[in-house]
Amino acid sequence: MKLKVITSNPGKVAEYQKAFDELGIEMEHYRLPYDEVQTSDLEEVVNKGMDEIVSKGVRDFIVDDTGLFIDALKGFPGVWSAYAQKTIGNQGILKLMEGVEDRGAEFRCCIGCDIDGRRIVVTGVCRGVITDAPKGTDGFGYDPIFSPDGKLTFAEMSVDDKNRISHRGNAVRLLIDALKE
Ligand code: ITT
Repeated sequence: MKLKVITSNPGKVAEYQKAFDELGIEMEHYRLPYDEVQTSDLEEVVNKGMDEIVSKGVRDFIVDDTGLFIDALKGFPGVWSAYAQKTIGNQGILKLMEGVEDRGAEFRCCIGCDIDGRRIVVTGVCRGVITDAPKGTDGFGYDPIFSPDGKLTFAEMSVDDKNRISHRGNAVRLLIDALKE
């Protein structure tokens, strides 16, 4: 079977493809802009987006809304992660974190899956720290400045290694459990 991954981000599609390989589910990168409502709740963004996509007649798909929540910045950039990445970027985040001792942060990934007429919405989390400088060239977005264990950043890991511990990997595991029910 095939699932459409509705996103502008090819990095997400690569991670989903690896994660679903073992189930024999093929991912298709599908570009369909949808309204991402401005709210503090990732699940609300996903549910509203899914309503819009279904109303356009598209079925059997995944949407993914992810944010990086930094403890010392009271959760910023959080639901504004896409905007912050486009504007201040990783260097801007590191600047905000200059001299800050508490480096704790977490990624939250909310996946909405429409499959065989069912809707499943799950959220996966990964805690870690913001590094002092960018490291690594793999991955995308905030990967070079986020380390799950204070050693390697996500940008220094293979897709398989990132999936094993990441917010998206954890969300996919919850999704697969729900699919088996
Ligand atoms: P779509 O909304 O089209 O899916 P996007 O990249 O804008 O693509 P998000 O809104 O979910 O996706 O992501 C918010 C920001 O967080 C954006 O800048 C992403 O690059 C970044 N991001 C998402 N997942 C990430 C991950 O696993 N590692 C690092 N950065 C990530």
